[in-house]
Parts: sequence; structure tokens; C-alpha cells
Amino acid sequence: MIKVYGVHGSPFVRKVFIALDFKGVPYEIVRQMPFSGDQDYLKINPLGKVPTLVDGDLTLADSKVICRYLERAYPEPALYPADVADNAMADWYEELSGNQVTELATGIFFQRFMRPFAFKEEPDEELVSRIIEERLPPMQDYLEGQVPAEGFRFGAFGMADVAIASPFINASYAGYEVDDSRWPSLAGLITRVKAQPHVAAVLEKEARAMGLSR
Ligand SMILES: N[C@@H](CCC(=O)N[C@@H](CS)C(=O)NCC(=O)O)C(=O)O
Repeated sequence: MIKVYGVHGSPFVRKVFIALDFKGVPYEIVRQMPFSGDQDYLKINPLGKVPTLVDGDLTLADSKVICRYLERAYPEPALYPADVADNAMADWYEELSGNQVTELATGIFFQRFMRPFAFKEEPDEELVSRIIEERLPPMQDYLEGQVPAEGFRFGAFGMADVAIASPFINASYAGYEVDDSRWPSLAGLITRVKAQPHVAAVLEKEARAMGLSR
């Protein structure tokens, strides 16, 4: 059976759980904390990051690479659009969200959630304000112009939608919600992604694992 190394709550691990559930592929979760410095884990993922997926002889890191593998190995139901240009755009959203947007949105999560609860440190609220007021809005302006007012980015629900929403789900655990009067389409997409049944099921497990009441 496929093994996924990681923990609930990571925006990257979440993508892999959703992809596997959506495609109906069974898997086992091997609990692996990020930032653990676990030497045994470094042998299968030299970056020490989560997720890592093991499928038989194949050991793969990076959520984008893993989700692309899953799409090729288990094409139906599809999570990426068939049209070549749309498919490339889906890659771009995953790239943008997985890097700059995640860095900012999970920066809020890291400061307000991880620091106090996991590291017993005070959040850097000055940094959080800079993210919310200066650094995140240009990304949200861009995404607002990209996502539809109704439905999903490429019609059917897909990984591009999950990738766009995922960092903001983490930010919401730290009390930050996308302002729906300023970014109505983006806020609406995040709400629809959270309500998609496979996503909702993963978020339920995540809430239990993280001790959140939802
Ligand atoms: N590009 C990677 C990023 C993975 C990542 O940064 N995961 C975080 C957890 S949310 C992590 O493991 N961080 C630990 C570290 O940076 O050492 C992916 O898409 O899987």
C-alpha cells in the first residue's frame, strides 16, 4: 500500500491526502513531523520536508511532483485539466501558491499558531501585520483576477483549486480570513474548496489531529 510521510495540517501534505482520497487510492500515513531533523527520514527525503510518498520501489518528495505522479498513475477521476494551456496554468498556480503565497499565508499560521502552541514562543505580530497589509494583498489581487466568481478554476474541481485555497486554510487556523468584500471571488473559491466532500473529509481529520474545533 502507498505510504505518505507527513502530518495533518501541512498545506503540502493536505494536497496529497486530497489527491489520493479523490482518486480512491488507499494509503497509510506514516507520521513524520517537519523540522524534526530525523536522520532516518533524511535518508528517504534529503530535504527533510513533508510530504514524501512511497509507492513500492518509488520514493518521491514534493507535493507537486507527487500529485503529478498520482495523476499519471491514477488518471481517473482527473485532478488536472486536459487542455494543454489550462494544464500549464494549473502548474503555474501550484507553483505560485506552493511558494510565494504559502510563504506569506503560512507565515501568519507559523507566527500565530505554531510559535505559541508548538514552540512556546510569542508571535511576531509586526511581521504578521506586514504580511497582511503589504505582502499578501498583491498576491490576492492577482488571484482575484484569475479565479471564477462561481465554480472552480477549470470547471471541474481540481488540484489548482486545492493549491490556491490550501495556504489560506492554514492562515484561517491563525484567525486570518480573506476579506470577501475586497477579494470576493478568491474568498468564494476558498469556501467552495473547503466544502468539496473530499476536502471537507480531510479537513475534519485535520481538525481532530490538530485539536481544533470546527
Ligand atoms: N515544495 C514542497 C514543500 C514542502 C514543505 O515545505 N513542507 C513543510 C511542512 S508544511 C516542511 O516540511 N518544512 C520543514 C522544513 O522546511 O525543514 C512540497 O510541495 O512538498
